[in-house]
Amino acid sequence: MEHTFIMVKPDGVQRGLVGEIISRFEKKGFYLKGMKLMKVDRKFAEKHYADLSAKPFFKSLVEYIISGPVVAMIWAGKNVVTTGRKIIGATNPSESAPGTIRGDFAVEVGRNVIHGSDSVENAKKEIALWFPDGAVNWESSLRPWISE
Ligand code: RTP
Repeated sequence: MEHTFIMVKPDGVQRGLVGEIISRFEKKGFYLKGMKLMKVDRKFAEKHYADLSAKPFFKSLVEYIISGPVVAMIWAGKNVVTTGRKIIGATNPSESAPGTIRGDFAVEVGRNVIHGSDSVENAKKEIALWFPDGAVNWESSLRPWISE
């Protein structure tokens, strides 16, 4: 089963959107396979966003991510990386469609509530960084309500 890394950013936690976000992924039919509330330090945030280190917004992005606790999660399911990005919506909330998380709950690109891995390869890297012990495997207890 495909896995992705999803993070509710500090604004999402402070605005009380954690339950709403979890609910959207659950109702879609994805499986929660890891979750923790944590406050990361600068070095960790810089590592997570290393690919963006040359961007002009890198410093403010890191400040944002370390400004408060985040909820780090692993979600699993068919095409969860691509579909997860669709549930989240476009990076800039001005362009995110209504019905997406960012389309419904955000107005600023620098306060866009949630992160989701943009490829299967990056999902693997991000899960390894945030969850060194890996996912919680509970497939054996699943019944075939959603997947064949
Ligand atoms: P994320 O990694 O958080 O899921 O976001 P993304 O793939 O949709 O967007 P990406 O280009 O990777 O940017 C990462 C995060 O940086 C902030 N950002 N600020 N001020 C700006 O122009 C700007 N552009 C991006 C956003 O918080 C974005 O989610």
